[in-house]
Amino acid sequence: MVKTDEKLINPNNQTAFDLHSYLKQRKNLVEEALDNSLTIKKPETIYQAMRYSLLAGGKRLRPILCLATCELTGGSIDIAMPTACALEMIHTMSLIHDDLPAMDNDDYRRGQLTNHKVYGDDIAILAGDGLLAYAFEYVAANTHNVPAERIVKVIARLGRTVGAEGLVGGQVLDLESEGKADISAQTLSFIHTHKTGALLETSVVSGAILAGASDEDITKLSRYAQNIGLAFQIIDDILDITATDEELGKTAGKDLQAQKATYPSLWGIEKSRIQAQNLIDDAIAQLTTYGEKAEPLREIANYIITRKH
Ligand code: GRG
Repeated sequence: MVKTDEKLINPNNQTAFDLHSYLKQRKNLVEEALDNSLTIKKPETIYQAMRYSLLAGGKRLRPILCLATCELTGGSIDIAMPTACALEMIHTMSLIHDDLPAMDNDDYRRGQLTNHKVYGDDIAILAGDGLLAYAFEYVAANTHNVPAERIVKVIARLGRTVGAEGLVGGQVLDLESEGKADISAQTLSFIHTHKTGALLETSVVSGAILAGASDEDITKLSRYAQNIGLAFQIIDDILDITATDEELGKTAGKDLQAQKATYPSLWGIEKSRIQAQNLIDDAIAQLTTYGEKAEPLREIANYIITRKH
């Protein structure tokens, strides 16, 4: 049973909610669970390659969101942790494949060399495939004390999020749009709701599904997630222009170099920031009925717009 510090998650205690401590504590829990989720077996190379990227840090935003909504809607960290780990496995595999020469061709990710730069393209592809398959196995085999139909719902949702209706579809349109100067706001929105938004939404919603949340809760949390997902991408586009390689842990300025349509290229930086703020305001408005219990989700939404990496 995972023990959490009540003060971090219950702002009714005298101590004000401290997002920094909350994220640090949750990140530590997730790191430990991820480390335990994947041990090295034979053939060692593939396990090493999978662990190289899975344990390379990152904000762990998707698992943290999943744990937070599960708790918000009456569940526990324990029942959501296998799904939280699976979300990070899926996210990590998408980064490995995104960085390949056939896609974005990046040398650095999360402050270290990309998977294919260390293990070669062939092993990097397989490490991504291995993580993707393992994510589904991990949820199915390790989620306990949750009715089977909720687990099946989560697994189905993960599948939809990964495939052509989610990450894969968004990535394809992104590749097809490269170098085209006349991308519409609708196309850009399709790319990002699929490439980035879908997995963030599934992270939020899967925690609630595992906890047995009502349809009404799921509708509100989905809208919260869609808003933070789009705001996250707008800020990502802005950071690609304004942040340094060191701050990002990857090469900055790649969008401009690849002549990618981005929100700042469509609207300019200032309007993009305003749009992101409007989305965050709408996301936070979805949480009104939960009162102070939703403080983690509220503060995560605010963090998304102020983040520097
Ligand atoms: C899923 C089968 C399958 C294939 C992958 C390559 C691909 C298809 C999709 C690309 C998905 C992608 C890389 C989207 C970008 C998402 C994004 C904004 C990543 C950065 O997320 P952060 O900032 O990163 O949360 P950290 O490192 O903190 O986890």
